[in-house]
Amino acid sequence: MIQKILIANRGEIAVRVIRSCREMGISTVAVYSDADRTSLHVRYADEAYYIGPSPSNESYLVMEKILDVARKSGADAIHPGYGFLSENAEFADRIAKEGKIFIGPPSHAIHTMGDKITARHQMITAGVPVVPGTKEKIEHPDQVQKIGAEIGFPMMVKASAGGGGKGMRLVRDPEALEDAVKAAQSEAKAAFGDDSVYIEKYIDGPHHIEFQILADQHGNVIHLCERECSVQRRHQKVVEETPSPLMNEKLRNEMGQHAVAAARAVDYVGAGTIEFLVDNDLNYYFLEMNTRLQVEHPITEMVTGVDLVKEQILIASGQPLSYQQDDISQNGHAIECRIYAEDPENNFMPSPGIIQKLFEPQGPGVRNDGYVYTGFEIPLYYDPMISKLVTWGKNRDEAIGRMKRALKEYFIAGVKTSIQFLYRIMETPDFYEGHYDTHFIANNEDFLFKPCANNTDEDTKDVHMDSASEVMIEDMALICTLLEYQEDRKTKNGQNGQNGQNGSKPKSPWKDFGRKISASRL
Ligand code: MV4
Repeated sequence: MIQKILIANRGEIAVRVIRSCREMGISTVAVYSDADRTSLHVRYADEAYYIGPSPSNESYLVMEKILDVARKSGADAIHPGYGFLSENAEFADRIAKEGKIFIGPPSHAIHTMGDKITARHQMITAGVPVVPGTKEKIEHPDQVQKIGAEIGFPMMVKASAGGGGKGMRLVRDPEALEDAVKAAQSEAKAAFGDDSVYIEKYIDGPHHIEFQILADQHGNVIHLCERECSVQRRHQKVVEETPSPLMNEKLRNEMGQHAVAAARAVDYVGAGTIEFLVDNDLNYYFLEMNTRLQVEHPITEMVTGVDLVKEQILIASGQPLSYQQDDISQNGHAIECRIYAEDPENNFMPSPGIIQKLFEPQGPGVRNDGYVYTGFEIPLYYDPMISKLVTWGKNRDEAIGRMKRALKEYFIAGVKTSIQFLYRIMETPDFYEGHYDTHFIANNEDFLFKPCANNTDEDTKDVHMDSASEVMIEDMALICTLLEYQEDRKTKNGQNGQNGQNGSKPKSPWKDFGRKISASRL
């Protein structure tokens, strides 16, 4: 059995993994860089080791440093989280050579799925639908006109070593094709050291729908239904939900079975995600497989009741899956909003800095996976995600209502955040009516980015006070109220009603003038 796990990651996902370890009675080892000395994952873990300077290529990405901590701490297993070394086949191999367990898939699965042309091959063999396109890499530019004629325009040129939108270009007409292929090849060579590119038919306005799968070491593979991830900006997911508003039971079963077949085709073990593009006629196509736990895994946990991290750990220790396919069903609806330290009004510029004040949403149906606290400085070296706010409801309406309530409750001062932008998404008709695809943000720019001042909807005004100074004013008002309350008790000795409610002195204006106070009223 696994007794001690090293978490080769930082931030909210490191905290998330530690939580499941603790519930299982497994001790935890954190690693941290200079910028993360005071990070919550370091405080939560049983042990923590320093691994170097803040840039990730000098710390979280250095295999030897991670392995060294694994040796020193006596960890039996390493959980990679997402990003960093999580989809690095060499890392998985080196952990195995140390006689330790990689909590992730076998390296051959990472390797096969990491090469998109090979992955497409495997899927075709397994009978999983792929986007119509080339089966082999493009060898000569003079091939492409023939291919172009076969597939039809527009089409996508993609790098085999790419993925997640990297090394991808859209080609609208035959004249542009040859140049696009050449450019894509040299770009891929520079970025990935591999100039293999392939061509796919362009699917216009697709949905991004992915299936969560779990596979154990005994040949059992199940899927845990879908996540709708079409609300994206520059290939970054912004909001995810499950079930998908587009989905029906028949399609879910069919796609789920194809997701299981995709995992089986590469002898997958562990938690993984099969990404599909779905067009408006509900045709679906395998896009790629993510061979790791994903950022958006909590929405699946909320509706299925499965702790995916626990399952990963059980699978890695050789246990059979705790669930069979028939045990899995979706209860209610879950939505995730990614809360970022960035400025939506300034082209989503990262806004690192010190958290001056923080109130995180709580209450019914709310889960907030984060790692920051008042006084913590969000480092500029890593992805500036602050937390993942997830709400659950018995149906989609309740989940959206709770998300709006939770976003209003969420209060962060010191850094700019995407909270108001996310609130605006929740009340965009295309979103709340459930009619959206990957063009959602582009199609709704006017609504999403219209300035607050022109907004007549009371609800979206002043969702938050963003500045630290306004928070200080609020604090001062609170202190005044407290002093006044204590003074009142002293003079009246509690005789004249509770809390001095009926006193003759004028009260502090705290909260008496509505929601917003200003310095002039103090
Ligand atoms: C496509 C596509 C249309 N047709 N492939 C973007 C990320 C990468 N995983 C693949 N992507 C796309 N591939 C074909 N043949 C459209 C996209 C795409 C997209 C996909 C999922 C979510 C958001 C997207 C935004 C723009 C383009």
